Amino acid sequence: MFRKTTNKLSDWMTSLSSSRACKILAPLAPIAFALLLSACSSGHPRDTLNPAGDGAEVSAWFFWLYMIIDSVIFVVVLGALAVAIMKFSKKKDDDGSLPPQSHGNMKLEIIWTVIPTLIVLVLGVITIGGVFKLAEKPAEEQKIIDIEVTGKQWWWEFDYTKERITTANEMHVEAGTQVALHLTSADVIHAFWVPRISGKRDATPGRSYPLYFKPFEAGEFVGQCAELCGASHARMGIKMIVHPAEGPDSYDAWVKNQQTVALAPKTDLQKAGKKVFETKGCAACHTIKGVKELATRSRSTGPDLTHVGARTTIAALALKNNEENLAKWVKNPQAVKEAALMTNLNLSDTDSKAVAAYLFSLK
Ligand code: HEC
Ligand SMILES: [Cu+2]
Repeated sequence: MFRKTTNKLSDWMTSLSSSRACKILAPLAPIAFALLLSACSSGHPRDTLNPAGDGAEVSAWFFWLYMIIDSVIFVVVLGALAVAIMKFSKKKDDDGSLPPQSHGNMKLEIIWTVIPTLIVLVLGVITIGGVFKLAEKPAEEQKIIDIEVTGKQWWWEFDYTKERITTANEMHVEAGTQVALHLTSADVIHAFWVPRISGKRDATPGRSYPLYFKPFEAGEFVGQCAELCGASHARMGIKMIVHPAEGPDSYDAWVKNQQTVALAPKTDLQKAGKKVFETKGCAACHTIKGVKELATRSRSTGPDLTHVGARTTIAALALKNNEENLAKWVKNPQAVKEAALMTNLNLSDTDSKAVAAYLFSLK
């Protein structure tokens, strides 16, 4: 039974693959597939072809430039191949003599050397122009948001040095304002990538690489570490929050709030949580401004928690930020994120819940 079916199947496939139409159409399958994929991608949060920043716009422009030119070449070459197959395949009345040979034809040789060289040269020059445009240092006389970015296993630290703000994983910027990132790493090589805003840039220990971009629409844009960096690389997300220039949700309002010291606990549970933070070893790795500040930072130092309650996610987007998830995280970080560099301090349920209530109140 099985044999019969497979025989039938293979017969069918042989007849299909030897049919003329199939021979000609098969090479077009990748194009159809690519078109299908690009149609699927609309509306996705990491869609490089739906730019919301100038860096991503340059990349998308190059994608389409290459896509169009290469598609034309593809169709021309395949068209010629199809014509050749149909016109020159062995006919019934073939007498076995060779068709005219073009080997050594100087004119043809020159044509098919010069045309590809020109195409590659032109594309090369345009591409180098794009590379320079992306690397261009922004003019000084405009508002620039400077952020020192440190990749750490497995989260991102953002220092706004002028504003004296330190935060983690969720980067806040302003629509229409130039941003200058200065990327480095505290351990291994990571790569910063928010696909709708700009291209990737490596974060390498001992070096500082710039990444310039200007987001042009307000909203939230997700990104991801784009360089395999260890066990929890996949859980090293980024969120870029682009604020409107004005209004209650403006970038300036965010900055003002971040510059304040931590709110005092109000409820008894929050007060108990603050005690947990101060007495159970958390302060060895975390700063809460107004409570305890680390004098130095090291590889295993954790995120600044002064305004952790104001974040929408924790642990580099591994969890949504709420009291329940905060308690889950502090109780057993490695259960959420493999090999996370935060020590499991074996907190009791009561202590975890209290510290979660306190941290979530730090807006
Ligand atoms: C050995 C240093 C260390 C100790 C001790 C430590 N943490 Fe952490 N903590 C970290 C690191 C590192 C991270 C980042 C982990 C990641 O996202 O991969 C972190 C992340 C966090 C986060 C998530 C913050 C964010 O914005 O994503 C919270 C909340 C937190 N720690 C609370 C605590 C509490 C409460 C304690 C004490 C019970 C504590 N930590 C003890 C190192 C530490
Ligand atoms: Cu990574």
